[in-house]
Amino acid sequence: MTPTGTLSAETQSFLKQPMRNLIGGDFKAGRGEELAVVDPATENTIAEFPGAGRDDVADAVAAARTAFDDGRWRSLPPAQKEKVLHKLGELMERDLQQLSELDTLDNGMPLAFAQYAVGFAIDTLRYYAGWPTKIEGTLNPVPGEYFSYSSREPIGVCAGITPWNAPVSVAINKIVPALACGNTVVLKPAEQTPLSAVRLAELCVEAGIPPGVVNVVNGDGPTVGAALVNHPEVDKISFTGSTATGRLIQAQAAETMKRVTLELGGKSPNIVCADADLDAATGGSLMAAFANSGQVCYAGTRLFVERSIHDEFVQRLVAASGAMTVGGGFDPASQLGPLVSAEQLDRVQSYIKIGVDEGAELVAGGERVGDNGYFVAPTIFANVSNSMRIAREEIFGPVVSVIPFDDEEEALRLANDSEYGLGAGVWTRDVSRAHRLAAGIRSGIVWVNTYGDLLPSFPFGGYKQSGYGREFGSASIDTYTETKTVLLRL
Ligand code: TXE
Repeated sequence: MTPTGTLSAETQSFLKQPMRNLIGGDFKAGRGEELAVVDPATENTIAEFPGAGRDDVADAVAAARTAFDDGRWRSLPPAQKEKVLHKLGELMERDLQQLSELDTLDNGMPLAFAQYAVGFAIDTLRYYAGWPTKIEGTLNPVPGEYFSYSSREPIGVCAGITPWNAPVSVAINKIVPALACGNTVVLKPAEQTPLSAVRLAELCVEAGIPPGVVNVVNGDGPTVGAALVNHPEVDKISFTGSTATGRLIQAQAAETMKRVTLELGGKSPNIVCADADLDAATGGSLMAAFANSGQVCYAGTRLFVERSIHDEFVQRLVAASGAMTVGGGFDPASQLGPLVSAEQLDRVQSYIKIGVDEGAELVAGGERVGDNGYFVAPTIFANVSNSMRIAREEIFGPVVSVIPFDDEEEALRLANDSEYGLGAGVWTRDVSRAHRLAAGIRSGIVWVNTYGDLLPSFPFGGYKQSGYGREFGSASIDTYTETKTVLLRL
């Protein structure tokens, strides 16, 4: 049973109402396929409702187009936009517990992790809420008979397509930078985790965001997501999800030359040198691989360990992972929640089998926990070769591959031998070595003596097949605006 006793009264009453789409300021029942939302800790169905159909997508895009074209948001004075966005931040702070509970219910993540992720979403919102008054243009150096300036203008209707692994924070990261630049938005959350997006839609209305400026359509990828990608009136797609779907989206978006930002999968290297603080590196490496049960795009799933400490470090990992508590997200002791879905459970279990068949040494975990809920024990493979499938393909579960290395040159060669390039970690006490490794790794971010910390103020995104474009910091302002140059002959 879903532990409704642990849910706040606000969440319980929210769950009693029908889940709807937000289109042009109104909450409307979808006209598409039925969606069933499953609690991954209990396998119970939490909600069933009709998702959006193609007609709903067309209506949402039309509403966003009208709201963009008539300037009801774009032409609002910058300080006024900031006030409205900050109001949304206040409402999210007020409802932090409820938003966190919805993500724990939907996705399975431990409540403390959900609270952290919603807190991060609010920090992101506050960061971008300050931008409307600060988006500047340039005066261009031209010969004296001319005068020229360039300004930044919103792109238009921006569609955000989001995954299920951090529902509130990824949704906010699609909505708020777009709004800060004057765009309008249609959000399509992952079909597995729609609840918090419906609540965010309600908060957008309560905050006073004008009708049509934010629209939310719930539904599956091939119908609802693809309808957005193919719609000629959508000017930009910002997508977070798998590399396979990202590839498809980029190809389809090219038909109408949409602007595209893609934050995709990874197989991130985490390098532990022999001179590292091994206590910090043990805890940090486990969290790098197992936070959110490994369902993190930048999870450090290829753990490169210097050969001289390899055996000792593996022992440390095995001991520490054995002490981790696997359980439902509402159990305060739980450190690893369930995987999001039966499909994800199958995928992870099949990769564990592949690892065993490939000859990797299974030293911890490897099995499903219980027979109700999609729980998998933290799983460690040792003596993995970087050429094995478990070291090359994104598993998106609590599975880490430990790979020994002999020297810096080999660590770099192996770390970069991947089609992905999203995150990376380095653990060392040698500052020069840290900088050499950070410079040599081909990924969008390198953490040194920590892993996975994100802040709204710096750019984040992937090299290679981990994505296209950057999010966060001023990078998002660049990707949600067009640059217009004006030249006058005096
Ligand atoms: O991803 P999809 P799935 C990886 C991870 C996971 C695998 C599969 O390895 O095991 O992807 O997960 C929408 N047009 N990541 O199948 O398909 C879909 O409805 C438009 C890594 O859930 O990428 C959802 O909203 N949209 C990742 C979103 O895309 C489409 C997070 C993500 O779904 C679409 C999630 C289409 N044709 C999974 N098809 C990360 N980078 O964090 C699907 N969608």
